[in-house]
Amino acid sequence: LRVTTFGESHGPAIGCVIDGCPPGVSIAPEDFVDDLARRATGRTRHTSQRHEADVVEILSGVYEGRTTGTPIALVVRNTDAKSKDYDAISQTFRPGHADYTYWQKYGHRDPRGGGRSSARETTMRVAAGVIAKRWLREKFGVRVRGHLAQIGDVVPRGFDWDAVEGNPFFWPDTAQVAELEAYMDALRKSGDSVGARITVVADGVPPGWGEPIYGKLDGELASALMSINAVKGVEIGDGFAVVAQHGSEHRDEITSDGFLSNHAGGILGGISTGQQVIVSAAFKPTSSLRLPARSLDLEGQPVEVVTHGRHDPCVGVRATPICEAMVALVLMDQALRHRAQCGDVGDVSPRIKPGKAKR
Ligand code: EPS
Repeated sequence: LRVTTFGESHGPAIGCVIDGCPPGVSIAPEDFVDDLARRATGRTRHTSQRHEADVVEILSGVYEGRTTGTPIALVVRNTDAKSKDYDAISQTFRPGHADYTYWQKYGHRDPRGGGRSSARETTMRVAAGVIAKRWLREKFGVRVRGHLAQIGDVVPRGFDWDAVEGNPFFWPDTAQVAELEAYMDALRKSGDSVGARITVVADGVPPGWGEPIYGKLDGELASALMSINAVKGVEIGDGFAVVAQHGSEHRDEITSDGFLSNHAGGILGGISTGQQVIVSAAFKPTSSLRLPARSLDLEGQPVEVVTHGRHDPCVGVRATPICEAMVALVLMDQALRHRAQCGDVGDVSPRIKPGKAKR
């Protein structure tokens, strides 16, 4: 399965091509609505106030409501771009932004906002992920869902999946939502931004998906999540906490009732164990701030950079569906690869039960 996106935040449209999807998956334009709305800007006061319709048009690869097996092209027209927001900074480099590295790589500035470095690019990842989620659910009963797991120094006190879709943060503890609203309001007023952690959990992944060395399931997940703009870290299972663990604590013991724990995040040796696949991504704080910062202009002269316009104080607030989409796309790819190489081989005894769900 190959997915690529195209388009700029301030161009006429954004889109993606999904190549390698099997035929027969039922898909219609309305199937994209929910997940695109979960990711979209302008739906609550806690995100950028750009108001995009985010309507998906299917250009190819679907006939009479089912995928044909040929490349699927999806497009979303941009309806609320405001290039003028970027006039003031088009001759400078925002500290912490890709402005500088794009300049060094390509030798020109796109003055219409971030272009490819904009969070807008993630729209089409979510659209592609809708197809992967559906295929995984229908073929294997795999369910991919995520939640916000930390924002600044705030962490969930309780955990309930049912809470996640009931608030604008994808937060798993309803009792903390008022606190988060106040936190975000204060942050927005301050003009600053903050980072966030997203955790994605895939239930129902059978054992055997992933490759042992090159194309490890955890390696592919890390690469896919790290390819999202603003992601600076990825953890599988306990992630960096393993540094302080002992082997006797970290190993997930096996009983006839199943695994007793899931420190590994459902992946051993690059291959799924049949437990929940658990992965987290760290999003950096947004770099487009109205707080002044020192930088240089294109002539190398010192300048003070101030960014106005419609920016997210925490891009992680709407990143949950993006991370879910990338995890779903990787799992679909690995499922197809596993089927291509192994068919039914490998489905052997004993089959260890997943054990108690961690989340
Ligand atoms: C973004 C800046 C803003 C956001 C945008 C991401 O864009 P603009 O300045 O054009 O309003 O609104 O996010 C989206 C448009 C989107 O759909 O995610 C940035 O700098 O990353």
